[in-house]
Amino acid sequence: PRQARSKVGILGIPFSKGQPKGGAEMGPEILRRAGLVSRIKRFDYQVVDHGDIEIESIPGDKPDGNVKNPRSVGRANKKISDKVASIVKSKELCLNLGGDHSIAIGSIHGHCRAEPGLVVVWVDAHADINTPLSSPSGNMHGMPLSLLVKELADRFSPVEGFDWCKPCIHVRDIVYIGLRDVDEGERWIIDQFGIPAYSMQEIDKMGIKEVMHHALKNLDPNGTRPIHLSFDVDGLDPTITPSTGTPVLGGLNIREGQYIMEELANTGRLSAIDIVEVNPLLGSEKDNMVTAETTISVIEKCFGSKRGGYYPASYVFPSL
Ligand code: HAR
Ligand code: MN
Ligand code: MN
Ligand code: MN
Repeated sequence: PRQARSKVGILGIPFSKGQPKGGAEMGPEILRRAGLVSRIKRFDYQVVDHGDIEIESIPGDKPDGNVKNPRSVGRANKKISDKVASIVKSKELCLNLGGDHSIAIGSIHGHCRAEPGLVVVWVDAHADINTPLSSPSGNMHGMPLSLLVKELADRFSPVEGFDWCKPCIHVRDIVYIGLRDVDEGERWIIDQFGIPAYSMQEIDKMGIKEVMHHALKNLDPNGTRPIHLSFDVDGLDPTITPSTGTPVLGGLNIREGQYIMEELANTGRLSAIDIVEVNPLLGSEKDNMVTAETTISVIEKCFGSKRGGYYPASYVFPSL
């Protein structure tokens, strides 16, 4: 079986042009300030902080049909893809701090270049698989998966700024957890292609333990493929992650969030993680603290933090 990665590469992605609200570009800063890096250093990982990616602004970025800021989103994601590909190739578990969810275009694309057989676990209130034609908003953070899956390529024209981006996954390489705000076109895609989708209703019905068991089995019955986790903090309930752009009532509670991450860590197959949609401009000081603390307490479970306690491999028990 594949060896779990022993290094973590942290990449800040201060990008928010995939949606209209300012502030999502401050996600990396707020998570770093709340102590994310030192929290991860407590575990058996060597931590490499790659800093923040530099985002170029593209003036006069006119919509391409329905799609807003296409060239800005395209340019940023080309850069993200290159950087993520190089981090994953150097055998680090790549932790991407967004930014809005449009950054998953580049992060999954880059991850695919290093690990072509990957599968995607998408934890989110939203399905983010609208095509440029089905999107009700034109915001690219609601579309990342449609640009990455082969089966949808013939359903829309190439988007300005994305000539570099060829689809690299199949619809059946995706599993959803936490859905509760899905557009008509998105539901059609899920049904049409049989994407395994565990909405909040399935979580209520089955419990998170059964959901994770079936989700992982469904995605990769042999349990051998690398995992890309794309974690939108709005998948969690807005009472515990209030500082986010599109909160939806009735989300995952803290223990379901932690359990998802523990089970993913247990596979030993995580090779890249996105943490997206933290927006400190949409919450009070208190909201931002709650959001950052919740997010970090969930992320650290990906790195072996155990609720039942933990000691590093180097631990020596104090004796006489
Ligand atoms: N589905 C809606 C759209 O396409 C809203 C989805 C975007 N919200 C997110 N993404 N935070 O998960 O515009
Ligand atoms: Mn999302
Ligand atoms: Mn969302
Ligand atoms: Mn069962």
